[in-house]
Amino acid sequence: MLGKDVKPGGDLNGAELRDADYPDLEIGHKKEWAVGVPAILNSMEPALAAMGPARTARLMTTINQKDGFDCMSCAWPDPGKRHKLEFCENGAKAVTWEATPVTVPTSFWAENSLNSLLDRSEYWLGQQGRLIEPVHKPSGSDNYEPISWDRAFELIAERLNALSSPDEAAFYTSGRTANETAFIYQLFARAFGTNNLPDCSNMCHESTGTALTETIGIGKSTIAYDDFEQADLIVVMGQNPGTNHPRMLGALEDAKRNGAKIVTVNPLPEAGLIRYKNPQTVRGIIGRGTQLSDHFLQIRSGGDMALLQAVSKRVLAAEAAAPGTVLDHDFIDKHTHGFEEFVANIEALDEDAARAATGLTDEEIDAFANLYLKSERVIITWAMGLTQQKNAVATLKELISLLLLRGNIGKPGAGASPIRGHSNVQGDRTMGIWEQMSDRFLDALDAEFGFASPRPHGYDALQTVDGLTRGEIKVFFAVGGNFVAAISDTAVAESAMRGARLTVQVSTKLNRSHVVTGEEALILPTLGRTEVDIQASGPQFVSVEDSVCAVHASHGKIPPVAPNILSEVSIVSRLAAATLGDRHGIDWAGFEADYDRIRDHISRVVPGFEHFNEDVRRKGGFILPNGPRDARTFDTSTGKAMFTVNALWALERPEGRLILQTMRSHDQFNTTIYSLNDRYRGVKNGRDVIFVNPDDIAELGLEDGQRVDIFSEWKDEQDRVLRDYRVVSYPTARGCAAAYYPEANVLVPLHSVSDRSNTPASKAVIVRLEPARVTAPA
Ligand SMILES: Nc1nc2c(c(=O)[nH]1)N[C@H]1C(S)=C(S)[C@@H](COP(=O)(O)OP(=O)(O)OC[C@H]3O[C@@H](n4cnc5c(=O)[nH]c(N)nc54)[C@H](O)[C@@H]3O)O[C@H]1N2
Ligand SMILES: Nc1nc2c(c(=O)[nH]1)N[C@H]1C(S)=C(S)[C@@H](COP(=O)(O)OP(=O)(O)OC[C@H]3O[C@@H](n4cnc5c(=O)[nH]c(N)nc54)[C@H](O)[C@@H]3O)O[C@H]1N2
Ligand SMILES: [Mo]
Repeated sequence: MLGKDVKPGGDLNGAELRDADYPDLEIGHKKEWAVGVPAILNSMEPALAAMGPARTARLMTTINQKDGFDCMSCAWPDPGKRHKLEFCENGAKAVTWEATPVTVPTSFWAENSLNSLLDRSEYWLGQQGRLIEPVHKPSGSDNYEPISWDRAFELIAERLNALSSPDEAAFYTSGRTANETAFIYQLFARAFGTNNLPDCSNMCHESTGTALTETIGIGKSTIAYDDFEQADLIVVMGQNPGTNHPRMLGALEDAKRNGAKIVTVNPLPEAGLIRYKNPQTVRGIIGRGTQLSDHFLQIRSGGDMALLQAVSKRVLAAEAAAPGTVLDHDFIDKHTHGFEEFVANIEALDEDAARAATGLTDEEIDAFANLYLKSERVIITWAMGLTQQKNAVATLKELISLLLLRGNIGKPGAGASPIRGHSNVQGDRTMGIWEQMSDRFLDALDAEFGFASPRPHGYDALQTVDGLTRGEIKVFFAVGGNFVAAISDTAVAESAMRGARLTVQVSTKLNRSHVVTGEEALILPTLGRTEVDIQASGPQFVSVEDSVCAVHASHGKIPPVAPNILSEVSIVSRLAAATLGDRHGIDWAGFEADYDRIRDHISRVVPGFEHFNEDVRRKGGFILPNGPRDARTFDTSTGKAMFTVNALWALERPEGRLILQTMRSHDQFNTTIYSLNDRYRGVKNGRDVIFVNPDDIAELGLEDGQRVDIFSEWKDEQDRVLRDYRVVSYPTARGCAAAYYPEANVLVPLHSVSDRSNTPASKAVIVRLEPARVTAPA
């Protein structure tokens, strides 16, 4: 974990980075299959050990059920017909992590100074258990101490109201926050007077939002769950579902059984994409599982745009060879704009340059193109491999163009499908968590609540770090997440956060962001999704929206881990009441007493939620309207789906350097580390590894297993270093290395971002490896 002497952009010492909890790193064989019985056993074991059989049974039989709670691990949608156990190994880990009966005792705060906690790893911090009382670190002190809820809210209100402008505060959200909380949180920020609403989406699918809004008029998936069953071809790009969306493998297996072909595009041969054993079926338990991918295209990092353009070029060539038989002319004429310009650009594509950018052969690109041409219904899914790139927005626009050519949007079994990360990150946006909400949304908000919300755009996540660094932002408030660990350029981010006057974290468990604080700091403990939430009007439920725009209720199932914890809705309501009093006549106390009142407001502000309270009580919830999916209507500047023109771009790899991607292991949820293993990639007991292609290892004069220092290179010429990592020979694409986030965030320069969306280019860091200067004691 990061040590305390970290300087902005400075040299991070490997000994500090390594965590005392990394005893003996072992590298074994990578697995080609995912899930199966070991996974399901693996998933039950921690639950049984931590929670005991009764709690485990209560939780595991209600996850993702129609009257249960929504799994907080990812935004993968639920099928209409549920399995008895509708969860995956990693969902079980997330539930167990939250529902542990272990709590942080009051004595912890006096015994552990902030200075001493700086040396603790994210893993250790998470292991301390659930937070159960509000605590306050006064300015000048090195320890948190318990504080009453009333005093905590009073204090935050005093600090907020003392600012010279509301824009000196920033209100961060992580995507686990439910719709009801998100709605009143953005309402509070805007009633207070700022659009500074950075969120985790800024670091995640922002590029998707930007590209899709401009091309199809909505930043969301254009498919419904059932479309997977009807597809002829599913292309999985830049995504590792075996680890991050394990239940998607079941959907892919079903699709496959219905005759679909699957193409995966990834620099890494991820387990699960290759072979999958379904734990829900006998075949999965005793058999070899299903071979999922028909074609695995081992792309070079950042080469997806070139690949998509090269495939489009082949589609256009096929049309030229047999006019009128390949393109969906009817669709193109009626529903799209910019076709001629798109064709001219693609026809001029330099195929050699494109092939080089992909690192693929012509035959491999032909195979993808031929499948695309043969398939009537095509879905393309993607995640962080595409969005966290410098050219992400242009890449995703090319992806949309390829789909438009054959009318693959707005018909059954076809569409564009970004697979979201956090379980309600999409819903938070729908509820107004965005620094750039449209005037349409803000007008509706103003009309409902009778105030004038601020109109200039606020700060996103990166701009918030810059604002903190410049001393412009003085109060940082976070509902969930782990901002300093999740954002890039850790040293810069941590130094920025230390400059704040006040930082407040609403959290379930300890993490790095509680330790790297402003002058004064508070931690406000909150209920998790698994827990029963009782308010003045009785038990409450909340709601979430998944990756395919389905909104449904989530009911807590087990008693709260301790009596003195408030729900997120209570915390935000009380914060708003303390800060604003009756400034705008909003009944904050009423929101806390009865969440139906929040939903009533939402039904008058957010389109698609008109009968929210009624619809959300239906088993399974309801699906939001979606123009492209439902009626091929496109809310763009031309009222049509937009073909676009994007110049071919490839990430240059300087001589002797590698392109490093920063990704997730199988045993983590973002910055939460469940264990130090990565079973599918054969890593045990350590995370300080860099995966490198064996030919690159040889070319760089290194050896498998050698310890190296990793330097990232960026135009600001600051040295960013991660010391003493172990080189692991791995079948990744040539020139493309990989290491784990969040440790490797140290290497990602803050301003290395996707054009237009400002998302950190976390998958495209240019690095140089040098034999380690310090070697860890054996
Ligand atoms: N268990 C678990 N579940 C999770 C999460 C978790 O941490 N743990 N996180 C949640 C969140 S917030 C999110 S956003 C999602 C993330 O889900 P993913 O996007 O699957 O997560 P990453 O580990 O970042 O994996 C990115 C994938 O893209 C590939 N890739 C990297 N560069 C390129 C490239 O240039 N081109 C292509 N085609 N592929 C590339 C990588 O090899 C890797 O397979 O998962 C969500 N679900
Ligand atoms: N280099 C690199 N950086 C990345 C990424 C990458 O792939 N590479 N991925 C990016 C992506 S996709 C994302 S989404 C961000 C994630 O950024 P964040 O969302 O900020 O980070 P998380 O690690 O998901 O946050 C975990 C913390 O949330 C708190 N928490 C958990 N459950 C609850 C709850 O129910 N309520 C509340 N209030 N708090 C809760 C816990 O205290 C926990 O420690 O990171 C981004 N950063
Ligand atoms: Mo994410």
